[in-house]
Amino acid sequence: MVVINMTKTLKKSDTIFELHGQHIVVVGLGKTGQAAVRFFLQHGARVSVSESSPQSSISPEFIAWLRENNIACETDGHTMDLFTSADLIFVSPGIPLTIKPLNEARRLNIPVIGELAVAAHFMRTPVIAVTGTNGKTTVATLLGDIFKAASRKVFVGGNIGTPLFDYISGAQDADIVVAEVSSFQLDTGGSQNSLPFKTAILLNITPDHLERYTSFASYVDSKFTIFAAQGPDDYAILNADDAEIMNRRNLWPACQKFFFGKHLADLAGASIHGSKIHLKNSSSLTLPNNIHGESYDLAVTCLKNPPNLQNAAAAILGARLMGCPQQAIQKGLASFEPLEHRMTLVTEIGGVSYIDDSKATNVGAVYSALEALQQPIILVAGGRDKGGDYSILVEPVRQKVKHILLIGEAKDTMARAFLAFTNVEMLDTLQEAVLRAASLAAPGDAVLLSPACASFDMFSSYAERGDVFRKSVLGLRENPASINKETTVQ
Ligand code: UMA
Repeated sequence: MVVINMTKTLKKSDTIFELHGQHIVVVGLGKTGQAAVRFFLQHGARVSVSESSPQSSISPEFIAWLRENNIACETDGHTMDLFTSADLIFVSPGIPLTIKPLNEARRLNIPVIGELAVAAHFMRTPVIAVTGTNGKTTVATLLGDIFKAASRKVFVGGNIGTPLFDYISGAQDADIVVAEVSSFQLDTGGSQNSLPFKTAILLNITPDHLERYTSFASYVDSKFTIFAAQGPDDYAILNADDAEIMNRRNLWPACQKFFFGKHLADLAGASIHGSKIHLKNSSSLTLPNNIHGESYDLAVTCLKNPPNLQNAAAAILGARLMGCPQQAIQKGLASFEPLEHRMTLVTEIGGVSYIDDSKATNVGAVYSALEALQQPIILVAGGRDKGGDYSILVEPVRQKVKHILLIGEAKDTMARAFLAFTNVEMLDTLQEAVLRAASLAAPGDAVLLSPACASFDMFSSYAERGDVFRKSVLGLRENPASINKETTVQ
């Protein structure tokens, strides 16, 4: 097995973490980069920044602040000279690790690190971390709600949108940190010397981000590094129903492993039966905190359907292993509100359900969406291709999807994958696709936006894409006459 680790290995004792006086180049000035600059400055480093976009893309306030603090700022691209003059290079998660100046810096043995590697040295609060292709944000949010219900002070951050720097720069006064961790973040911080998570959850792995990784195996390797720094007192929580995970579950033998899923057999963890979740020991392993035999019923919560049942099982187990009382967990589950753009029912018009699943930016998420719906589907999909294998969707498409309406850069590729199995049409905009879907739908059908692609070819984010879908659908409700059941699109 080849573990992606494009960083120079850092030991916790490395003097590089005496940041004072070090020249640190921060690459990328998005949320993480800006928080990193502040953090390194606070620790006495000499900071320079490098950003590929023009200066006009950065807020004037931040540019002014950089000037006030004498921080050298290169924009419109990255130069080799700046990178090779650094003692340490900090990369934001979205920076491709193969760009030339980074390759050159690594050749010169200049460490290239990300947020988790920094957090390993500065985090003083126990961390429960969540990764997986899909469901990370749901589980991180749910864990946050559960800890709040237990009156624990909690910081929820990471890939969910708030950099961990925001926490380690401050008083660090939370009882627990919930970190949503992406594979991008693990690529520059998931090593044996990185942040040891007290509990690490791996929800699922299906192909995603294949525009960044050389193969699916490299992506899987990256995900598994979430366990790399754990020791014998730490917990790993893994999905027993995910073959990819089960095949590799013995890679990191150091920690205690517990499982969740429908097919637990003789594994210890959270077992799913219908809408109920039971905590159980195995014949050789006892769950800590005397939690064997506990049961949680999700029937009256918004988490009662897959894949949220799996997400809830992982969160219950994680919270319980971290010592959260059963009652607080029940309270957190009961009050959890579904997150936007994840199988969100926008409205019903003439017996047709319109569902916004814009967050489904990969093939695995669309597969789950199609599995979850029982009615005939008109699928709106497409966007920026991420190298996913659309053939995985052929079987559920054949069974349930009456029409596929495709938009965005990937539409030709996707059309080729589905033409033999259902009706396929290509449209120019999401608004046109919504109108066309409405004209094709019969009472009892679902119109599902579940793109299997990134949104960046047409929108600023999946959230904006979902908002446009919602607005178009609500426009139909206001003006049902705009739905022309006879419409044909060329
Ligand atoms: N940039 C360069 N050089 C390059 C490429 C980009 O300078 O070669 C610049 C861009 O012009 C931009 C900046 O880098 O100014 C963006 O950096 P970034 O992409 O790392 O974005 P951040 O704003 O720092 O957001 C990151 C995460 N983004 C990514 O991983 C792509 C956010 O996850 C995360 O919420 C945030 O840190 C806080 O932790 C987003 C995401 O899409 C939601 N994550 C992926 C996912 O969930 O699938 C992994």
